Amino acid sequence: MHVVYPGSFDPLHNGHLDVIQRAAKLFGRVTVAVLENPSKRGQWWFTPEERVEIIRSAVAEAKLANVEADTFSGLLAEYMRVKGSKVIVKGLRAVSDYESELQMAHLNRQYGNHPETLFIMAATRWSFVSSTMVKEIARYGGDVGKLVPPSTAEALKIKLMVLP
Ligand code: COD
Repeated sequence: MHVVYPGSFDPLHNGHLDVIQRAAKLFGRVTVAVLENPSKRGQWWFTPEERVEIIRSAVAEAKLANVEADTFSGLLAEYMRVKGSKVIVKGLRAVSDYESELQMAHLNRQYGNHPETLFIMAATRWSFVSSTMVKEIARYGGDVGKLVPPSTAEALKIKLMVLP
């Protein structure tokens, strides 16, 4: 079965990678789909192409042959229709994620090819990690090496040199 794991991935962290690894064991093909739509929460740090590159490097390092990375814009359900996949995979960290994820799952099912959403519970080890926190820690000089794969750590180092 072909499933799609969508997200902002700005940038990929170990919680995301854990979901990717677990999905790759359960399903025949996993597409990690990076959102291109403008961010509501301000500027992205990484361009969609940079985010895809980070994911591809991490996936190659983890030797996940059935995982690919792509970008999408517009509605996720429409992207699902075009890709011919009926299953969205999401990660759930805490009860706080549930409300918005429930709303998105119901709405996605009204559009495109009416995709179902399957949730993978975050590993307790990574359940507190978010891209926003990773960027904040990196911004203030903290070591993010424990929270992200090497491709993200390297990309953050380069990005911090050019950020105002
Ligand atoms: N452990 C496990 N899972 C995690 C962790 C963690 N530590 N952190 C995040 N996750 C999960 C998230 O729950 C999510 O499932 C996925 O990983 C990606 O997370 P983010 O933060 O990179 O991405 P989001 O949540 O901002 O992505 C939102 C979407 C891009 C999926 C959503 O905005 C979308 O589908 N947009 C397209 C437009 C659209 O169709 N809108 C209508 C939807 S109803």
